[in-house]
Amino acid sequence: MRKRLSVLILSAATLAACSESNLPTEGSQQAAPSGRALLAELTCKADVAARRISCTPAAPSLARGSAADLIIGGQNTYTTLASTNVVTTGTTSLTGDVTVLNLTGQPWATANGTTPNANGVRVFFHTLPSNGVTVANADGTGTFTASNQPYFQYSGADLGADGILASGELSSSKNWQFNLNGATTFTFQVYVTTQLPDEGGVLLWTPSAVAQAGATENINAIWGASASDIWISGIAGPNVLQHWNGSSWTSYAGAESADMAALWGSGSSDVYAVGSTKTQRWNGTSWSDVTTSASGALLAIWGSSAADVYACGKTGTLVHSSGGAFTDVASNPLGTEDCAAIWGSSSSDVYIGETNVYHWNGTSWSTVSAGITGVRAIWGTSSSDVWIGGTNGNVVHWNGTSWSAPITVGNTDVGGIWGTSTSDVYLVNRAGSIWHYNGSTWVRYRNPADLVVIPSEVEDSALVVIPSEVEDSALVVIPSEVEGSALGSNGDRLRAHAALQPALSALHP
Ligand SMILES: [Ca+2]
Repeated sequence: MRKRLSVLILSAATLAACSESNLPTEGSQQAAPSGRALLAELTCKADVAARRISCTPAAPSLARGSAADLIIGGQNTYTTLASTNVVTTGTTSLTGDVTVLNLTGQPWATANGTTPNANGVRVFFHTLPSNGVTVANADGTGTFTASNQPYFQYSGADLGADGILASGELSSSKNWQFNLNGATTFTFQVYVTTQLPDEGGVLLWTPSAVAQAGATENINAIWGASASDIWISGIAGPNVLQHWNGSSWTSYAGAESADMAALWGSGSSDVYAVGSTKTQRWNGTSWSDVTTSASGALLAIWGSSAADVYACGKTGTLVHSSGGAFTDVASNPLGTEDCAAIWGSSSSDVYIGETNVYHWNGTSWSTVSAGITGVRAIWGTSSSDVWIGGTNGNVVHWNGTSWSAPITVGNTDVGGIWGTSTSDVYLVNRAGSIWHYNGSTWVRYRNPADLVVIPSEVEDSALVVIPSEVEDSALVVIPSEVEGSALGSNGDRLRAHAALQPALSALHP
């Protein structure tokens, strides 16, 4: 299934909607330049007398579940092309200054967030102007969806000193010139294409309105079984536990008297919440207390299955459940050290830590020389792909053989790490920043709180993030019903990728 993103071009004058949609046929999708994502498709109409160029999404929104191409977003979702100073010379020429605005969470014209792609952002003519009109000053022609398509290129200084169009950044304008050849109106279709660090990943983050837990919204943890079954936990109160069912949040006060610091489940009807004074379990219907020997506040929980669950926390607390009560781990290596994170790839490959990192190999615990202290988050995809994040943005990675030298991802404490694969990893920190690892480099996603424009009519923006200044993970990604976002839980992001990747492979055969 292809996925095309639609947007709108605003003219300086009034908007004139084009009712015609002109989707290319399946067979017309040909190679776009390698490593470039198609971000927008626009149908444009120029009215010479009115000195107006206006564009609308080229394709109408389709009902979800439609067998046809999935069109996501709406006006101004991923980009805005704006034209000003539209000038006509009789029926000889029409010119206008056009800018490109990046409304996505990712930087454009770069594969790694720092190195600019020389091709910048290209706006190419999928359908040439009608009525004999020609593009007079294209920057070049190329094969995008067909051969010999003229394009305007925004690159280098057009994108600022860095040659990259950052999230939220407006390009400088380029003067587009059309030879009218006597025409008084004409239409055309353009696409916006550029390189993204994570073409298969989240394009847009928008806040998700959870219930307020207090004067400030403290979200400590997130875990989900699916896109329509996600839990978050926070501070003590009537909203300490909240559930997303795919369309709305519901608060549960099952552990109202306690802050809940961490969540983990083996399935939708087996979810644990642990915190300052309580351990609770969701059985699919209600939350109830679970017996535990934990002497200190719990900060982290993880299990390899419903019958193998670890929780750890303050002053050396480490407990285990085989499906019932939590009891002390006899071989607890923590001493009196706090434990802020747990993750494992199996029952015989478990990491815990805070001051130090310890590893359980199924038989015994050992101290890990990972080169990091102040551990805040541990996550991986396998026994040979493990990330540990700590204070001050320090991050180390285990490749199965050795630990990498610490790198800095952001400059503040890591809050949480989660991903779907070795090349799709998200990190959030206590400043609310979101970072993404694409298999080779970490790139910061724009902080959603910084987004100036979040279209309200976005159809499936899904969403996402609750930056938290509190402990633990802070990433909340609520996938929309269809595709597009992420997640904090298992599987959902994979669905998002399944929807996106074929679209990209169609462009990058
Ligand atoms: Ca820039």
